[in-house]
Amino acid sequence: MKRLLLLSLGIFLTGAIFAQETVRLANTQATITRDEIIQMGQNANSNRSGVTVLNFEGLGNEDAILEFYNGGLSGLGYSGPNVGVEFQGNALSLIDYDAGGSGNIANEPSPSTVLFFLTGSSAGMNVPAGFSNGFSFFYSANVGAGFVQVYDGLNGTGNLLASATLPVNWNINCTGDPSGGFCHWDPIGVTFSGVAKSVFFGGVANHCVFDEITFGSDVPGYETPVSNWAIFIGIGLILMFAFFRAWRISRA
Ligand SMILES: [Ca+2]
Ligand SMILES: [Ca+2]
Ligand SMILES: [Ca+2]
Repeated sequence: MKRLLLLSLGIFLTGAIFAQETVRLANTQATITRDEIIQMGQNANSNRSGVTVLNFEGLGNEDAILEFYNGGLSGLGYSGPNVGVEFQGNALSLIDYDAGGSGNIANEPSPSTVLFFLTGSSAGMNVPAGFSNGFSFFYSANVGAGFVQVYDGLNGTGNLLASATLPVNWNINCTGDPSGGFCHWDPIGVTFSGVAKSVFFGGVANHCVFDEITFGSDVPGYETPVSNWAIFIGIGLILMFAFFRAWRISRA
């Protein structure tokens, strides 16, 4: 009886996974050219001071990221900024179908390339020099919740410094751009003490995507965080008030 229950549960879960849309569109050949991919990498904005953002632009479609961010090459032979980050072999980049790739994605934080994986339960990255305080990123997931785990050793060894669960969110209040099932992205900020050397972005393979992995801030991406804008506006108001007072005094 118990075995039968487990079997039915297994069939149900497998069915649930197969019934859901996947990140990679099946039977789709990329049409984007090598020059267009390199151009996308060059156009990608990376101008937020004090932070490093891995936006995955400039990588190929279904390309093993590998040494792209470590002074070397991706599986398909592209190179990016050398920021000392290496990805494990199953970590792949994916380009939006609307941009000529095979990605079932929309509204990605930095168009049009994201991180995903087709094998295993997570995509891992190593930062041999280590990093501290925290980092952030965007994700979109269906089928099952995703997760992120931070370790103080390479390849997930050593102590678990931090972890977070990433709830299913893929299509909350959104439509494609013009197409793409994974259209809703949430920011996640992770903080920890100690020095981190590896991070795993996990979930069900082909059912979760990640973008804009940001080091040096718990707010991902290129936008200056809202809190900073509040400070700028506050300073602006104080300066205006001081100027107005000085002007009134000088007229009196
Ligand atoms: Ca897009
Ligand atoms: Ca799209
Ligand atoms: Ca991107």
